[in-house]
Amino acid sequence: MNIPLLSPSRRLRRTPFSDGVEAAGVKAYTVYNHMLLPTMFRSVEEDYRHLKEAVQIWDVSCERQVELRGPDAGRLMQMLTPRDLRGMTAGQCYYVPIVDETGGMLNDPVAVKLAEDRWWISIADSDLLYWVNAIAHGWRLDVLVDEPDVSPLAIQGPKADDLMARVFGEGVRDIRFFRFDVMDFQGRDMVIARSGYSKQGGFEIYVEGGDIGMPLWNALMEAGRDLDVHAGCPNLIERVESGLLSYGNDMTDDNTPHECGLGRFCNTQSAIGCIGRDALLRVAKEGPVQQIRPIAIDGPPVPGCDRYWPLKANGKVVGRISSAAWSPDFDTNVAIGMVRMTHWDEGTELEVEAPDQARRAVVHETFWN
Ligand code: THG
Repeated sequence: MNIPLLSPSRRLRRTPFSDGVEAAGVKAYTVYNHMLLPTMFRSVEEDYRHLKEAVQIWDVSCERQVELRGPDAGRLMQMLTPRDLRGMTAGQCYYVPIVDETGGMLNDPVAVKLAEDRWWISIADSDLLYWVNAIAHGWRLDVLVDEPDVSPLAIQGPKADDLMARVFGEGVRDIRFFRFDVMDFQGRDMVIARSGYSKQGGFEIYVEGGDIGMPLWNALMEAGRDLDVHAGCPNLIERVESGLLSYGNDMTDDNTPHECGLGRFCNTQSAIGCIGRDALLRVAKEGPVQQIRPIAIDGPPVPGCDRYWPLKANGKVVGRISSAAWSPDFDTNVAIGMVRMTHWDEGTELEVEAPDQARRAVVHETFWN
């Protein structure tokens, strides 16, 4: 089949690591926050196997930061999310749904609390900067909002601790899940968090200043030679197995956090000031009428899911698949679907209209990890 190219242009932003990514043989890119995001190096299945066995360096620069700086930074942050931030201290990261006034999801970023008056919102693929800036101005808040020159580099896989210790020292091993520490690389401060878009463990380095990008990339590659370090990227198979949601694919502003299974990250009662609070208090009381579910799909490996695949029961549409992949480890197709409450119980058998053929699908209780 003919694979079209992505035409380079100034609008499609390169990253501080793009030269390294291309030298490592990137085979496919997607566009995320108007920036290049690698999606495949050797093959999606080879990348998957290697991610689960070794360690990879991921250029996730496209996880752009919205920085809040000033006396009202904390107040603004709480206006954006129904997650109660009062217990959050500097040095912590929180996965936070961001909602509009109707309770619709605008983004599902990681919030990084650098100090009481300084935050990074590490965003998924939507132009959140406009929303945040508009609220800051509309409410006349004393806060600066901008996108700084910060590019996350993720180190993921079971050998991530060993690799990171070689470059940053043994102290990195002590960083706890969703916490960060500031460590030195060639005289530069780097925020290093134990987090990342896989369930294989690892870190994210928030690289400040594009100029230090390639020196860091090269140092990690050299230090990890005997660990079989390789360039990698968020892996479709691993993320669907793990149930990590993809904004714009698995949910949009048409969905509430509760529909997305993110109710555990909402404390709508106590999130005083949250812009979608009233709307969410209503939907939280009623409960969602559809929700994201893990779905197993029978048959041979599914093609790529670049549109919703209808989920049917007795010929009637009761949901849709938004992400799917063949899982070598679980010997089935794994998928993320949105399913109506009448059909979301574990074990419910459905029919999915995949583009190649209709297949049997089964609703699962938990994801595959
Ligand atoms: N790291 C950083 N920025 C990001 C992502 C990231 N921005 C874009 C995108 N990923 C945002 N989406 C997610 C989705 C899931 C998680 C993080 C960001 C995640 N979830 C875990 C889970 O659901 O099990 C842990 C959540 C928790 O326990 O707090 O990690 O990956 N910097």
